[in-house]
Amino acid sequence: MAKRKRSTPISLEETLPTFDQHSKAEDLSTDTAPTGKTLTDNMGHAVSDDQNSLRAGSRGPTLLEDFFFREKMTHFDHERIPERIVHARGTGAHGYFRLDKSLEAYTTAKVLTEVGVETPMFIRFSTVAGFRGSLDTARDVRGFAAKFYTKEGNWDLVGNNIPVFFIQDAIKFPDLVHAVKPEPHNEIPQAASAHDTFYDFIAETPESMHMMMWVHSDRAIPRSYGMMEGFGVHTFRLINSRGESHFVKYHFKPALGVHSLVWDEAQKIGGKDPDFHRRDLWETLNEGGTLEWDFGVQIFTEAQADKWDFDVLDPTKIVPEDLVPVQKIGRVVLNRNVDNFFAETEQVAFMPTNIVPGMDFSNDPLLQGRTFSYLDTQLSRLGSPNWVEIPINRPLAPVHNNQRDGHMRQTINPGRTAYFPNRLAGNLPDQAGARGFVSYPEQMRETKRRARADSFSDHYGQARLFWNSMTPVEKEHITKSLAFELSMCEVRDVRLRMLERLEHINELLASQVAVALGEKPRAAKTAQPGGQQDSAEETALLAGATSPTTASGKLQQARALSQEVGQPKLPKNRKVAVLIAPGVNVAQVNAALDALKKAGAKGELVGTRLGDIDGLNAPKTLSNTDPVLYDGVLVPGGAKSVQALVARPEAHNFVVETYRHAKPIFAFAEGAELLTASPIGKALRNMGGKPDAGKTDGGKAAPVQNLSEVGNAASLWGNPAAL
Ligand code: HDE
Repeated sequence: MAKRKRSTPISLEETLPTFDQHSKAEDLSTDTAPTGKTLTDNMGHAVSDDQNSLRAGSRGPTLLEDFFFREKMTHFDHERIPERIVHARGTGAHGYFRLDKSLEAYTTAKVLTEVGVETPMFIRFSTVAGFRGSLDTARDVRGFAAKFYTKEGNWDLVGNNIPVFFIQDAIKFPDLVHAVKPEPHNEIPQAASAHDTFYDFIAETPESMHMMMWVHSDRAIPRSYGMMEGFGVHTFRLINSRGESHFVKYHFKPALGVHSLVWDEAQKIGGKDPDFHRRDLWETLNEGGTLEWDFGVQIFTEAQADKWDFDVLDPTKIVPEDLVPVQKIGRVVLNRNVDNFFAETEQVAFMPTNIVPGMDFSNDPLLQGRTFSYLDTQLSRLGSPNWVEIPINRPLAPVHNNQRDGHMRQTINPGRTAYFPNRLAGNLPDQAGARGFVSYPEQMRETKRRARADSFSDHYGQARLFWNSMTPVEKEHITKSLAFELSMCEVRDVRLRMLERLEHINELLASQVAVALGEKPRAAKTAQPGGQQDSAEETALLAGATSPTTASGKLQQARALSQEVGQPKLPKNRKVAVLIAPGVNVAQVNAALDALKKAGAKGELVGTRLGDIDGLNAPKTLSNTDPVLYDGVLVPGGAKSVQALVARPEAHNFVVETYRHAKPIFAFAEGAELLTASPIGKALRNMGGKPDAGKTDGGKAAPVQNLSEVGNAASLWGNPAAL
């Protein structure tokens, strides 16, 4: 795309010269700083000496006239902007959305009707509660904020990886956030909801119980950003060319399926590599890989919605996919890292009010409140109404209006008219009328009042649906997560009030958590501390093609909610540690690395020392990395190498931790000796050398020519049956 000359008037109708997935990259390149050879200050003066300030004599005080020093220091002093009040910790990448199926019947929005067009995108992922420098693997909701640079202006879908929210009304958001953030007197704990103020608030807010089930499930500790779903959360509207409105819910379904860490891994990773998710995204894209999602919609009419026993305007509810299937309409691909984290990822600003003609809001009271908050927050975070001119935020669609001036204005608007109507400039820029954004003319006949609709009052139905839809392992993880977080609350009354809430969802769940907290089981059913027993109807299958329903037609289970059922389990983007020491069987290592690469996975050499080992280059050592940072471990043969590994406790730790977290272990030839010498050796011997599904290859030496099986065995990933 040609460099845009922003001072030249362009009519709204004029299409951009070219428009494809690279258009935003080209637009951003017009602002990329040139790399020069001579150091200058910000006014272009060549700097003679950047290492010594100007002094009165070589040992005297620094002189005020040293404008080089003062400029450099002043700039530095002002380099930070306020971090986001929520979603401070995050990272982002560029990509595009390709539409495969037109939604013309429902909307006039070009981004959803022009099949084949690749709309440039930027997506920022985040945790909610932690500060900007906190860890990636906290148990938390993940932000999934997508900006589509469409021909008709920016469309932001500012969603999460969980399809519901804690509260039903935006007016409660400041309370929720004050409760979950570190407590105000001592600013503890960081990036954790496991504390009294959060559960004090939640226990008094029963509408949060459905969300509670999700945040205590494995969804809140994703393996990577590319292995989580994204949801628009609210019900939105689409408006077609006849002016008809349909409701819509937006979904991003990861090509790799939904997969998670286990809690023990998540906690350890937080210490070993707080940048775990950020690094995974960065490395994948840097190595030419992609993160991909199917983009889907659930479309339904207001009349359909009126018949359901929940309110689609209530953001604590999903529309089960069994009621309205998700139609996949296109592909979202992330394929390019940012050039500068601050300029792009930190300064990117999303607003749910960025919608295009053919779309509109619903009356969801949470969404309604969000329509105010985001513009407001950008003003305080980015400091001026001209934040819209920052390269990452400005649209590809032309902008022309009568807004002027303000801090840091970049655009130079020529001419004398900055108002409308004007005859001096022929009444330009003119209003677009029906061709522009027109709000859906919804009929309103309500009485003004502060009240919640009765249809918002069921706080437990979908929490139960979620619980019932979990497999036994998933239920066990939820139970343990609740027991963990509540055990961190110091005030017993807070714990007891939470147990009461849980009872409304499932008695056994409440009882098991109660026992773990040293309280009496809450109900008649016997609790099994640490174990999971459930009634027959609750554990009934999730194996069928459709979700079972009760006689009344109400859903008892919804297949799409479980992440253990029906998710693709692929080796792509998985990372395997390959343990090596001098004397390693180099041919085996190379064959293994090849096999992993062919399967889309990555082998990383972890050496007894850094760098060259028998001509192989180990970028990591047993001491500077850790098994929790990998999806599996591979021990190649080579008698001397294996002996050296057997002598290193860290190598044993690789085998043990990988086993404990139910990730695959591969051993070739003598490599099996590390397995048998390790503390899990006894367990392996007891298995009689038979493969232990999901855990190891049984310690059996696998011949080199079978290394292609690494790819097949990788289908074991995604088995959550770990600790
Ligand atoms: Fe946000 N939210 N939010 N939120 N939100 C912000 O805007 C807010 C809500 C979400 O990567 C803030 O630019 C209110 C739901 C994401 O830059 C702020 C309410 C969902 C991000 C704000 C909600 C989200 C934010 C802070 C209740 C999922 C990160 C910084 C009415 C659908 C965007 C900013 C990024 C960020 C307000 C609830 C998603 C303060 C008032 C529900 C992904 O404006």
